[in-house]
Amino acid sequence: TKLATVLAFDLGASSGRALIGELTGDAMNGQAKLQVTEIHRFPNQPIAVGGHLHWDILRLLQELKNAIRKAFQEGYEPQTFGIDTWGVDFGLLDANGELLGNPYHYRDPQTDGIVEELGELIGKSCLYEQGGLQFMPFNTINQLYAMRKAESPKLAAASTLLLTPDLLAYFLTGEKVCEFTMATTTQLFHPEEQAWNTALMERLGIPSRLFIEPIHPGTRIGPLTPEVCAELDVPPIEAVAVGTHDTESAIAAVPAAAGAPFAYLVCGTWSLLGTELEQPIVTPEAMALDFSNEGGVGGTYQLLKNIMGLWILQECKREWDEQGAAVSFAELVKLAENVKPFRSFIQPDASSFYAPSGMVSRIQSYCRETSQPVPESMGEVTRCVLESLALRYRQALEQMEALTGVAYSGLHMVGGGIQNELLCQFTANALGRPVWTGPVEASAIGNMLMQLVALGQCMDLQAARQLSALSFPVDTYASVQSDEWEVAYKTFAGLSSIK
Ligand code: ADP
Ligand code: LRH
Repeated sequence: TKLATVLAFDLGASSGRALIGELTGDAMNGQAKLQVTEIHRFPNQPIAVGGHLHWDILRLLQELKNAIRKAFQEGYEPQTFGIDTWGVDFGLLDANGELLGNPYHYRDPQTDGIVEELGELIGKSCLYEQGGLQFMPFNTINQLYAMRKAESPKLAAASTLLLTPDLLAYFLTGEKVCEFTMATTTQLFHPEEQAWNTALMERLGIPSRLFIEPIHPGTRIGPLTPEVCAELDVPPIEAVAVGTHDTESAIAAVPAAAGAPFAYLVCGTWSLLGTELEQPIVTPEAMALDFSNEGGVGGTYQLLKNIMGLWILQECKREWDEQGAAVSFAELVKLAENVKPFRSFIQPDASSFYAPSGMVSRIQSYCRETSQPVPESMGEVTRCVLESLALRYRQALEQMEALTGVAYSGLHMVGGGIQNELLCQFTANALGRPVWTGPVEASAIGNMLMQLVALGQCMDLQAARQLSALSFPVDTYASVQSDEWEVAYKTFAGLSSIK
């Protein structure tokens, strides 16, 4: 029997997708299962204009609308929908509730040098204790401070700040909310006080009037506006605030056993390696290792490391495609399988890999400058990136173990990146521990799970995770240990300090 139907929008930095989730119950054994069907997928391409990089937010809204229409046209009848997106970015609304300008993309160069500037102005320890986050250039605090410095008239005119998922929900429902997990990606939300850090905002000249009191995942937001319903010819289905930060939705879907600590890697454009905690760890040790404490679903805190991730390969692929190669990720993986292993490594988190464009030559320069063989072919470059990521995962996992005092028996990997089987195997080999993969669409599934919590179909995070484990298969990659990975790790660790 059908128990519920929900619609999830999951917007990543490289693509957006809409998926239908159908919860069915087995009358015989009382066990429920979630079945997921993708109904719409669209590219998410940033647009450069006037020296800035922006999201095409209205195009994304239009794709959401198209998907809602399509869901009903295909005969689904979702009761609710939820939106999750990448972290940190936002739109500003004026007093009439209209959007002020195009939201900036987190890779916009306006934040260059701001981390260092705020570190000097406020003090790194103070920022860490009061924000709990890794010092990433894109953190909302840096973006807002950059706008302040540029005397942005938009900032002066703004009445409300809505983070991206809240902004899209507002366009569809007319309700302005601020969802907690996204709020914690701003570095302006105090993890211990569980409140906006208005004192810090005032010191930085960031208007505190912009910020709304956060609500927790699982809260209902409101129905589609009558205008949207009329435009799409659909009933007024209701928006639910899910774990609107995609990373947190993905973590909610990790099929880990209840009651024991576990390590995960959310593997997409970014690689987020972490563990779930009840309380943040904002110690000097955590700051020295530059780990984030992000608010999660179900009142959890996620201690995690933000690693540059498959972004590096995405950018190489984009470049090769522009040169006419039209090569798929699967083909790149095949090429990488057939080249010599362990030739050269990069530190994926070196700042030179953050900005778009010219990625292949930046990888080559890095190898040249560190006196390693320079990868030339698509296979060589891909292999260099994948081996380096796997080694970086080992380093981050060991650092995390030093912070939590827990030895993790293996690593759960979820997200689009697990389709790269070579990366999963490399990771198991580099760690010397098993890797368990699945589900691929973890963010969308975690998004659905919180809608099911709101609908009363799931009790809590634990029950939600159990439903994920029952509904989606998990693959295991056993570690094929070799001395070569140990030697490679030593070489890699020697590169680590290079920024
Ligand atoms: P995001 O949500 O950040 O946009 P995804 O979770 O969709 O990212 O993951 C995108 C990444 O998954 C791509 O950068 C690519 O490296 C990897 N990927 C996607 N499809 C495949 C595939 N068929 N084979 C190997 N890797 C893939
Ligand atoms: C991953 C992610 C990550 C960071 C970045 C901006 O998609 O949400 O957690 O915050 O995007």
